Amino acid sequence: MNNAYLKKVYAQVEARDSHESEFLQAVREVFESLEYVIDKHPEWEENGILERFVEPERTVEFRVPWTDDNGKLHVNRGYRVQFNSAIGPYKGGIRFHPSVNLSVMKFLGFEQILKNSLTTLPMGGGKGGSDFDPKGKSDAEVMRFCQSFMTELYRHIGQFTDVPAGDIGVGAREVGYMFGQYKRITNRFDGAVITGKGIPFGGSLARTQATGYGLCYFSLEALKNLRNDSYEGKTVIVSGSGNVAQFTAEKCTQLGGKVVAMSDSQGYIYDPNGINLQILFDIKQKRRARISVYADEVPGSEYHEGCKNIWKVKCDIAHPCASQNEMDAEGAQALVDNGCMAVFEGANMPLNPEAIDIVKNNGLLYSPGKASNAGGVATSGLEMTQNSIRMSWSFEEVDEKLHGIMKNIYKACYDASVECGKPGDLMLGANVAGFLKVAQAMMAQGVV
Ligand code: NDP
Ligand code: 2IT
Repeated sequence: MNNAYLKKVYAQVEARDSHESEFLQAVREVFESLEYVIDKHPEWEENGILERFVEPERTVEFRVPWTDDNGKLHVNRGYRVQFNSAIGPYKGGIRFHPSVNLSVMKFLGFEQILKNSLTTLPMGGGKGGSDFDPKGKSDAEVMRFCQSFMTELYRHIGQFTDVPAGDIGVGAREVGYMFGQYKRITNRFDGAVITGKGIPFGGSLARTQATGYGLCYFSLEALKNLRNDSYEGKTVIVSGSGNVAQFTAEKCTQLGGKVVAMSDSQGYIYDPNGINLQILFDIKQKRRARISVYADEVPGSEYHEGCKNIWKVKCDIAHPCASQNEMDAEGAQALVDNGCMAVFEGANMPLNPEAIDIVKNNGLLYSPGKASNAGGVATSGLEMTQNSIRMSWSFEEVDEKLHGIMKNIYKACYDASVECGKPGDLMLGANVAGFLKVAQAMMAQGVV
């Protein structure tokens, strides 16, 4: 980072939030990209745009007490970071995972500002969650937790204020329980207050598939335009086996790719014949079991302990779809050594900075999650639209709109990379294109 203003603001963040490593990592990546445009915008410094951009408009932290099935009391910590509302109400998912802390919430909320800007829909950036671990809990325990969480959260959200959705550990079951409690407390059927709802009560068709499908639509654009290539005949690794990973694997397969490895936090499976998604979906969606079960049931497949070793499997295309910093330098180098051609992120910040450098310096195609996983939140935006007009669109209509949005995001990132003199640097393009719109809106709205 050479620019004095960027350096000054980054140093302030570093001093103030020194213990928030994930947040600092996200800010640094974006600031390094803004270096390419900062000289053209002296008004940003005059108006403290960056100082405001790195400070959440509001952060709520609260106690979430709940009782387990044996009557024992537990207390978790809940969060909602309302980061930036320059272009629309705060929008972003809720994560339930033991690793959740303020740094993780802030990095996700910060990324969400730029991601939502790229979708072209009117959504600001936010994120929430809790260090609650849904694993091994009964449905009744999850319900009581969600109800307690919403009993505090409800006063901070609303279709014109802040609209949560799912993320790690929060899927249709949890969204349903949270929506139910919101409705009960407020006595309002306010559909657009949360997205990712079940189809019978205002959910959008294709929202479940949207992040994974959108990732493949984006990746296909990049493959086509930058390499004159496609998924046809490609060997693919998809890390994770949750919502994003499952529908990434499904769409890659439909587009002619062969997904040979997937993982969970304990280990990965390798199936040289291509992963049987019907069996995988049954294990993950119905049985909520470990991915190791797949190898017990599918002849010819293998299970290996340790999820990070998944990157050592030979592939043409890698889709990291599990969690932040899941790929380090060793993983990235293994991909390079095995002749991988592209890494397109499904998770948020899955590559650490060293891994990004290795991937980019070796000429692999690379897209950051804030661009390539934006299909999830974009379809959440489409869910809000359907709730507002009191209509629901068909699966095909939503999927087509999603496809169009992902193509546009690719184009916006590519065009910005050209303007910055680095054609094809989609990370640079995503950060610049996402930020310019937010900065413009912040400038127009004065010092707020
Ligand atoms: P899920 O909870 O459905 O699945 C998460 C998957 O990642 C599981 O397989 C989980 O394994 C694995 N995982 C979680 N933490 C780790 C870790 N620390 N190391 C290795 N594996 C891990 O979540 P989603 O699929 O919804 O989310 C995955 C990623 O995609 C996240 O980064 C999320 O922020 C991002 N994302 C999600 C969107 C959505 O619409 N859901 C939209 C855009 C991005 P295990 O079961 O063992 O915990
Ligand atoms: O990281 C993300 O973009 C999400 N978890 C989806 C957020 C949303 O509001 O749909």
